[in-house]
Amino acid sequence: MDDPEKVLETLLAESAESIAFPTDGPTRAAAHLGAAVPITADGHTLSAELLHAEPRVLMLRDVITDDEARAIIRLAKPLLSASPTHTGEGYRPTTRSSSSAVLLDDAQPPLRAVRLRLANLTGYPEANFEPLQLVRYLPGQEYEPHNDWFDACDVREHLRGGERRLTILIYLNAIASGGGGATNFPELEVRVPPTKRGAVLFENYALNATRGDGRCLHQGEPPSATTKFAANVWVRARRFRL
Ligand SMILES: O=C(O)CCC(=O)C(=O)O
Repeated sequence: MDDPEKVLETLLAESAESIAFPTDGPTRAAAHLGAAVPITADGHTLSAELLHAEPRVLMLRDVITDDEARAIIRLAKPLLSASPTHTGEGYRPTTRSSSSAVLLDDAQPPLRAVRLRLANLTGYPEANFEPLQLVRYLPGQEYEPHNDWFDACDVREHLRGGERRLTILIYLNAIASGGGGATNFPELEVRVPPTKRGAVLFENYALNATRGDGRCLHQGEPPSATTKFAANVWVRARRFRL
């Protein structure tokens, strides 16, 4: 067993590390906004559209391949159980009727490829990424408005990697127009329809802020007829520990 004092020492040293925001962060995507020029991240071509400037919300296209999306759904399906909800300053007690699965084996080829691609795109090291978390909504299931960030004084989360700086929600399947299932940001008046192979990326913290941005409140609206599959990638301020 690890020496508890050594573990504490390491945790404190990590917490004291610079938590500067990557200045060319999500951000890297933003630099290419609106241009027809695709972003090349780790050999993969994708593009970005700015949906909201402050806080920044980006729509990414072609962030994942069809094969990767299928493989992620296949890996997650046997692990699905009722999605958890949390309470706290950032979270709000909220209804969540979907199912979720945490894909712990980051080394699996499709997970690794996607994580590395997003690390390359966002400027955050892959080590700061939580494991991919698949969410499945059967028709009529939903996740009511909530925030993804934690209480500023949540010691456990602080020691596990700190703030969830970014949320990237990858849409793994298509939902026909008018079929619901959008990610809605009521405070920002932005609604993102699930686009196959696309993703919504948003910054939960303003530059150098240590408190989450309440304007990032968002909800997963219920799909009306099609099952929706999406994968959450949360990017922490520091190295993530399970
Ligand atoms: O499904 C969505 O559009 C939103 C998902 C979400 O907010 C979450 O899983 O935290």
